[in-house]
Amino acid sequence: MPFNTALTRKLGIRVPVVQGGMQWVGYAELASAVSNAGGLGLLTALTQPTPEDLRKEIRRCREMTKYPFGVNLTLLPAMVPPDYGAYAQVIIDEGIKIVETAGNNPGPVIKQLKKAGIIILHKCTTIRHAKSAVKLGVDFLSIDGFECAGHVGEHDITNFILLSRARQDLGVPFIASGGFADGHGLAAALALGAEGINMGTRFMSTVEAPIHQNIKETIVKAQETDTALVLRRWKNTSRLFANKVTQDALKIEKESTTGDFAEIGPYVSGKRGRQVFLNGDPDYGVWTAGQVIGLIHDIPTCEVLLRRIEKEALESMNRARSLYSDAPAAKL
Ligand code: FMN
Repeated sequence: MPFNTALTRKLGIRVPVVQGGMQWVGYAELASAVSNAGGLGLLTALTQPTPEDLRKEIRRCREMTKYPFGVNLTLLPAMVPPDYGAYAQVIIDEGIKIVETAGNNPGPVIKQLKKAGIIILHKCTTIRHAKSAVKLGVDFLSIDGFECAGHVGEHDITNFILLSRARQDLGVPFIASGGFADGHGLAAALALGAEGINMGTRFMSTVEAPIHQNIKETIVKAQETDTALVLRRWKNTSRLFANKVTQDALKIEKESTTGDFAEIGPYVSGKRGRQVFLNGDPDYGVWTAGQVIGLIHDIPTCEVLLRRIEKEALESMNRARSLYSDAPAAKL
């Protein structure tokens, strides 16, 4: 029997696994592969320089899969913010049915998308922000624990606590994000009350992820201790792969007497980070990875990965059941 959760039912997917938005990774190649494999693939809107480029990418993705896929729209603080309203309008005009929102002040964009009947998965790292999103009418929360890649928030609460808080308090279905790579994790998330999982780092190390092979192999070799938290001093904490540039940035953050962001800015520049994925040099700039990097040991296709996750989750759930009663095990 296939999975039957609020997420699989509402999104029309087979496996309750979402591929989270990933800057410079979330292109049509990956999103379509995840959707073709039975999960939900997401294009990352801001990897496209303009809303019109996003329109082209959505059309390209549609040619690569007949299954549902969505778009991630990340609202980041910026001196000159992108025209989020225009990106959202393209998403609506192109008939996208599912959007992952993340970041600051999502109210206006969520309102715009909800008005068009779009299903919203809102990703956040605190229960307080999750409750605000519930008031905005989101359909699912994506609860991003401290283990996660990227913006971890400032409270350092891991998923063991966050997911149970979500179950106790939210009253809206949620998925678990941060620290997931396999079906055992999926079973654990379901046990804690989630309707599925969201994965970022694990999908970077797949055949279809459009990043350099060296970076995928760097992920396979890495340990769970190979990430570091940067920018806490500016309350914008990010979990990054702990390469040389990240270590240098951290040193400046700790030792700077002025606390002037300009000192660290060049080290954490997204431009150099993007080059890492293109030129394959893991030390060329900073890039994001979660603690789950220690659980990733191969580079499968998305199809192989999701089939394996399904099988492992079932094994895990059957094991849990066998520990309590002699009820017959479920089969794939
Ligand atoms: N999340 C966003 O909402 N917007 C982004 O632009 C974004 N970029 C990311 C880039 C990379 C390379 C990675 C690994 C993650 C990024 N994330 C972004 C976070 C993921 O969507 C997801 O929440 C996170 O990876 C979950 O943690 P995990 O890596 O342990 O699975």
